[in-house]
Amino acid sequence: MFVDQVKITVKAGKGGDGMVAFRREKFVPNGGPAGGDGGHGGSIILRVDEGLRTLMDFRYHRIFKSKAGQNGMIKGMYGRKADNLYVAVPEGTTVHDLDTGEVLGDLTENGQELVVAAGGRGGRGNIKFASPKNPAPEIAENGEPGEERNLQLELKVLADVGLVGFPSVGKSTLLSVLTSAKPKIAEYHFTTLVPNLGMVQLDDGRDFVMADLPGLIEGASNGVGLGIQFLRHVERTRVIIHVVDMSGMEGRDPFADFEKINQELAKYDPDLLKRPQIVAASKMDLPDAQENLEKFKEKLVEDTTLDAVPKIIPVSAITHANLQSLVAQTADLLEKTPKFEIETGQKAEDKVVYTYKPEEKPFTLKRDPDSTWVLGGEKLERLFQMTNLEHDESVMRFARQMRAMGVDDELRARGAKSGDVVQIGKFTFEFVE
Ligand SMILES: Nc1nc2c(ncn2[C@@H]2O[C@H](COP(=O)(O)OP(=O)(O)OP(=O)(O)O)[C@@H](O)[C@H]2O)c(=O)[nH]1
Ligand SMILES: [Mg+2]
Repeated sequence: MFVDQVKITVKAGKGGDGMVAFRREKFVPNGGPAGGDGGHGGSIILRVDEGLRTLMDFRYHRIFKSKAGQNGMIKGMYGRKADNLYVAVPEGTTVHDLDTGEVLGDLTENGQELVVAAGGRGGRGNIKFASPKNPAPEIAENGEPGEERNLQLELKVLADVGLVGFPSVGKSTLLSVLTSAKPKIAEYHFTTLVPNLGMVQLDDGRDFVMADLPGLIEGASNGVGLGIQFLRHVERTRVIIHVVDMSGMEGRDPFADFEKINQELAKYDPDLLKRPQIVAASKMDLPDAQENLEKFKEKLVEDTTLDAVPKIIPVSAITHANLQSLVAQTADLLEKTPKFEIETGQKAEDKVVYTYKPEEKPFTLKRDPDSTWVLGGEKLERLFQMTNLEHDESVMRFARQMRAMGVDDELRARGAKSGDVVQIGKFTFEFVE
């Protein structure tokens, strides 16, 4: 089983700002407050799409942002809420918060959703701040910022098709021309040390996951070469593409190679020989390949130890000859082969969706060398971002909110005096007893 992993960033939309406005009606000289609320910002929601098999799509799209809510308007009109952004993920995706290490959720069922970044609440317009004491408030809130997170998505993937064969027969090269995977390719043996995965997409809309496995050699089933740990992977693939180098360049007999690999597969697990196999006769662009292929075909019919004579498809990764036919026949074979259950290592009842809410410290206070008091902390900063600094009354409201949070007490306790400079972000004000 392979683990596909990607890191993504999600930024939810901020809420729309609330508005400060007043009614202007013909026969009402001093109309009441009429500023509407901002709309809710869009959230980012992961949703399982059973049509997806890998996290490959995320390789090119790593930052997801949803839209901000619309600002509140005059005449008490609310801003429109922004649409949520749905991001499709395959079944079996596990979501981690990279910064806290928490598991946010396991997405195991088609259609299952997980909010990974909540959109900000819309700020309230001045209508909401009216009271008998203050019937015409110049107070409005800005929208709440949207949540932002760095996530790691993880998926255990089963390859549908495994490329099996001696070292250097061109397994990785095939994977590189049939999929967008970029495996290492070189003329020396054992270039591939761990399997690479790619998604093969056919013009007719079918697709399958293909893996190039490290080269097998005689004795692989007993642990010679890299063999054994990867034979385990072969066990999990539904169709085997057995790659046989027809060039004879390395002085080996293609048919002997083919039989040796099959023997290793059988020694590891006799059932592997029942797995549907297609022979990809590779490097057909090289001079002796055609001749070697004819001999191979004859021997295959006469001598093979396999129950059924597999199909042979002569291909070249260089000229791309017959590659379409190889993928089409592989897809046909896959359709006839039953699927394995994906093991996630968990029983159904263990599959919980975790939600994680860190305990927030309301504010932090430190003193700079130039004796400025610097306020910070997630909750306080959020309140500050939601304060509309254009209206004195809004600023006063923020001052009251800080007092309620205990900021004044803390300043006093730490020895702040009237006239000391206090800073939040880029905003400074004087501490007044
Ligand atoms: N002429 C020719 N050369 C090829 C073709 N396919 C692969 N090669 C060459 O064969 C060599 C080995 O290719 P790889 O794809 O790395 O072989 P591999 O089977 O993945 O090898 P290991 O990972 O070591 O098991 C490289 O030098 C490739 O350029 C082909 O169709 N035609
Ligand atoms: Mg390779």
